[in-house]
Amino acid sequence: MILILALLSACGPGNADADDDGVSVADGDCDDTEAKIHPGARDVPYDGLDTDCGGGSDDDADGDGADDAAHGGDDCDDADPTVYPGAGEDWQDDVDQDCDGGRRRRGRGL
Ligand SMILES: [Ca+2]
Ligand SMILES: [Ca+2]
Ligand SMILES: [Ca+2]
Ligand SMILES: [Ca+2]
Repeated sequence: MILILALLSACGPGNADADDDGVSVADGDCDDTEAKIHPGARDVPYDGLDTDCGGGSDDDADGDGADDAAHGGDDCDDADPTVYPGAGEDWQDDVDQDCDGGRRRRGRGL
């Protein structure tokens, strides 16, 4: 009897894996109707789908907290996590870290 109850509870809501991707909602599947969506899946940025259930913005490929400029955000280089608005500008290199258009310290021009 105890075994039967244990089996029943194991199949209860939350433990089901409706899309058969091997991850139940209880284990973190954020979309149990879509087999390609589960923790550990490869997330393709900018497609509007949080494929890896990692949360965060789908338009922030480098994970620096700023959305890609080409997708409505203000990150001028969404492949480089050291480049985003408000980042510290390294005025000795040739990279516009803070996305202000200049490559050197703010106020000093190009
Ligand atoms: Ca799923
Ligand atoms: Ca995605
Ligand atoms: Ca970004
Ligand atoms: Ca960036």
